Amino acid sequence: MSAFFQDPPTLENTYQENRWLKMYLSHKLPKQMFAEVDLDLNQLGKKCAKEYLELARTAEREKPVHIPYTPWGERRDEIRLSHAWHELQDISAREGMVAIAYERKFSEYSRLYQFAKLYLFHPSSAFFTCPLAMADGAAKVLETYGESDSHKAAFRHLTSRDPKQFWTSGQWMTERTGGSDVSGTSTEARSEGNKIRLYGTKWFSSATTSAMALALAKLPASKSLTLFMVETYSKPGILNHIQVNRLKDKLGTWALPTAELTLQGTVAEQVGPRDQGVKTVASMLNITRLYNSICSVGQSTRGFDLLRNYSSKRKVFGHALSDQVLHYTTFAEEELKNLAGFLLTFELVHLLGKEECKTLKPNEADILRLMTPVCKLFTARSAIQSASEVIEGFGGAGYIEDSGIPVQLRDSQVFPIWEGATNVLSLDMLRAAQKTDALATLKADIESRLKNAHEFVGPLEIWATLSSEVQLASSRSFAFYLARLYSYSLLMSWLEKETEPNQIRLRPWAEHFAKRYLGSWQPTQEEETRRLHEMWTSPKV
Ligand code: MFK
Repeated sequence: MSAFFQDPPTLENTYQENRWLKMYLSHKLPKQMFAEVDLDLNQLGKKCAKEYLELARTAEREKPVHIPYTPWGERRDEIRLSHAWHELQDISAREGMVAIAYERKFSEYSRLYQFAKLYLFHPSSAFFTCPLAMADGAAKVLETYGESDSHKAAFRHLTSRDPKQFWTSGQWMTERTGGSDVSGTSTEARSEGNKIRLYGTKWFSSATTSAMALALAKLPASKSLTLFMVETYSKPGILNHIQVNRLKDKLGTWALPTAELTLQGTVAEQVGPRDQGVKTVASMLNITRLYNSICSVGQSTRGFDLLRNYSSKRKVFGHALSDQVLHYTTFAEEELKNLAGFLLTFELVHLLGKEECKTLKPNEADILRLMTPVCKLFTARSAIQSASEVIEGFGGAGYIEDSGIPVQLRDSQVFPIWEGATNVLSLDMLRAAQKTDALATLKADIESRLKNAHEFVGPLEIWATLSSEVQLASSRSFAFYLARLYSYSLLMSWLEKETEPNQIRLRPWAEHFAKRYLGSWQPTQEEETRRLHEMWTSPKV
């Protein structure tokens, strides 16, 4: 009797194996541009399947270590990182992961190109995309608000393709008082001589070894926050009056050094207007939230690709797993959710590219503002559900660390927390809906894309008639409905513009979306809110 060994799932080229990226980009990009982008994504897809993935696995295994003291007792707070993590940083520079967006060689399509690279890179980067997100967000803030020579020099480092020059950035907002409500920030910015120095404790600082960070702090006699740029090191190996209290022991994102820091007179420089720190940092948040979305859909795509490959090789009950009806109905539906997230993210990324090239129309600006938090909350929650299903699809093998599958779930759980929780983003959608005409604009956009839009836009009409209490209580479910509806309209308008062979490929997805996935929406009325409050808070049933 010969022993049986299951063929493991394999990857060859994550760009060529991708279900829709190539078709989508050839539809979105001008022909000549697509040819250039296609070549670059082909080389990246090969490396993401092998070389970069190996580095990511090594960086995950060799977790960051905090060494507080030198052997002679001097406080030094070194954070020792895997060589693989350093290599992933150099690779990010060479691949132009941040630079592409600011070089704008591909005009308004530059962001689409950059995010296509991030989409492929993320699941083979051990979350190096987190420091990239903050580097990109910081570059955006400095491009918009930077004035001084040091702001401009930092911008050049953040957008460099030269590994020796390339910087990443941290984003120091969260304190012990909260990650969602930053108004309780207690870090103080004091003028001492001709310098500003920061004093306080930052509770979650990811990418602690980055060359710089943007930090929120309060100036004397101010009620509001101001944003500051900090260079992390005063000279090589010597921190800028920063003590690393400890590294966080996290559920996932193991390669990423996340620390608690005490700022002990850290030299800083103001960025943007005094007392408008939240507004200034919001331009960074809107970028990092789109990164969160692209990483979520990238991670889910990797999970599905591995499972599809495996289920074509795995035989159960006499047939390939991929031909078992409950298997393919479960996973095709899960993957539809990922397609929805993919379309939302790339549409918003295209709008961001237009904004940066000054070709964005006012109605598109409203949609970008309204839908960025919606997209982020939708893709983040979808990523967890998909990762959990994918693990189950692999059975016991999916639960074993060295299969490389559990990381999908551990790492996905951070998406709804990183850069704003689902409920906080629902409130941000509400803020945008109340401050602008974005909902009316969105409705008009959906109507221009869908012939039968009247069947679906009822909730957008009802919304305007609701009290502010009901809007607040319903904002989360409404945001999810907006995500499904808008992505459906994007899918239909894509399908209509495609050539016939591609239409044939897309049609089953569109039909199933309308029939089983789009669903409906009802507001949460006040009486229901009261009942739910009682259910949650009453001490005993
Ligand atoms: C990758 C692995 C990571 C490893 C582990 C990480 C674990 C997680 C660590 C974390 O802590 S992540 C949490 C990160 N924190 C956030 O994402 C913040 C979440 N909170 C929010 O987003 C709040 O909505 C916000 C802090 C922005 C609200 O603050 P305020 O002070 O109540 O804001 P307010 O007064 O409504 O807005 C101030 C101004 O900013 C307004 O402009 P005006 O003054 O002109 O009216 C707003 O319109 C504007 N603004 C706010 N959000 C905006 C925005 N503008 C554009 N876009 C936005 N998103």
